[in-house]
Amino acid sequence: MRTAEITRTTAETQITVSINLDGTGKYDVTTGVGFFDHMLDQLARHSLIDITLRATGDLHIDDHHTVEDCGIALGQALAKALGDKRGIRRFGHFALAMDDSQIACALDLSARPFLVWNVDFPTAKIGTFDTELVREFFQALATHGGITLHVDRTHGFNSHHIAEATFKSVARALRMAVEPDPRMAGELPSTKGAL
Ligand SMILES: [Mn+2]
Repeated sequence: MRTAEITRTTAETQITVSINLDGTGKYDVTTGVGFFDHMLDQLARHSLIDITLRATGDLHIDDHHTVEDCGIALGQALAKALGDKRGIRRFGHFALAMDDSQIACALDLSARPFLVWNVDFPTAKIGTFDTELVREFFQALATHGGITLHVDRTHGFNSHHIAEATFKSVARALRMAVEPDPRMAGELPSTKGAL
C-alpha cells in the first residue's frame, strides 16, 4: 500500500496528514477554513487519494499560513507515499469543465518542482477566503511534492467555480500520474535511472 503520514509543527501551524494513493477518494479534512476544506475534499474525491488532514493554524492573523502549510504537508506526504515511483504513469493531464469555468492541468511527478500558473480570479475573495491563496497552496504542493505543475484557466468568470475547477482538474491529473501503469511493469518511468 502506498501510504504516508506527515506531522508538521511550526510556530504558525500544526498539521497531521495521512494519505493513501490507492484509495477510493475518502476525505476527512478539518483546517478551520471552510472553503479550503471544501477544496481539499474535492482534491481527495477526484484524485481517489484518501486524505485525512487536521490543521490548527494562526487563523487570527489570516488563512495564509494554514493554507500554505497544508500544501507543504500534503506535498511531503505525496512524495513519501510515491517512494521510488517505479511502475507509475508519472505524467497526468486533464481539462475540467465546471459551469462557466474550464481549467487545464498538465503535471509531471518529476522531482523538479516548477509551477506555471495562469489562473486569474475576478474577485479577491470567495466569502472570507482570499483567492490568492489558491496559488499559494499549489506552489507549496508542487515544491514539496516534487511536481512540475502547469495550471491554466481556459474560461471562467465565477471565482468559486474557477477555484473548484482548479482543484478538480489537478486532482484528475494527479490520479492519472500516480496510477500504476501495467505496461511499465514496475520499471522506472525515466531513462535517467532515478526520479
Ligand atoms: Mn463548491
